Amino acid sequence: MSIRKMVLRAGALAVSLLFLSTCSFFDTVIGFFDTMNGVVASFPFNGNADDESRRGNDGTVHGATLVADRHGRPDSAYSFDGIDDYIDAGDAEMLNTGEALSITAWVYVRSFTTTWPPIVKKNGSGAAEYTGYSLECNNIGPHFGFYVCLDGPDLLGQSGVAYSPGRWYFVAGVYDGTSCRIYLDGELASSQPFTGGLIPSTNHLCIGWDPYHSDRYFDGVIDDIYIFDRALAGFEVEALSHR
Ligand SMILES: [Ca+2]
Ligand SMILES: [Ca+2]
Repeated sequence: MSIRKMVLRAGALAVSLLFLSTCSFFDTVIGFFDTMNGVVASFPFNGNADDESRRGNDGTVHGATLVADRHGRPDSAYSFDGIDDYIDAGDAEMLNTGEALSITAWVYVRSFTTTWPPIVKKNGSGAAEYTGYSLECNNIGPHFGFYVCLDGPDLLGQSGVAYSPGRWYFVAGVYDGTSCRIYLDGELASSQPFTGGLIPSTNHLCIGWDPYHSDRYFDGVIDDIYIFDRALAGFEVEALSHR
């Protein structure tokens, strides 16, 4: 083969590879925006606790400090001391998601300073504990737990999975009106049958603190929280776990 033909073939191959990698890049980007359908709050913690879904649920930081995330990027996750640190994202009607809910988060548990440390919690209304929802890293087990308070016969839907402190996990809780599911690192870990709509909570959406049991705090690092008013499909949870 002549030098000229070899150069032309190499050039064609390079263009094909560039085209394919561009396609897969755009597929990834489009897939991500499809997945973001129904997001009501997102906290990527890019140097602050703003709600980057632009729904206005910006977090107010109480003591939590910006640290490096799981990729080593500085100021891209929040560390909580387990004593009195938390982030308050306020209350808004959209955060009471009605018939379905998904919460996803990256979580690094350092230790337990209280029982039932919350990751994300919007729970309780005055004297009524069983309203709203939560994603928690229960110290019993220990296990991650996802809880939804329901207006059906079940009252409380829950699903849990065991884990060990001292490493990052991608945790997702999904409720679709018929089952309560929890995923660990993108894989379905537990699915329990429950029915009913979510009972609204008037308490604030809090990260790292339980607004109902006010002595419960989280000790560790939390990052990239997304809350949806729909049930994510398993492939969407799996896709988010690779980010
Ligand atoms: Ca982040
Ligand atoms: Ca503190």
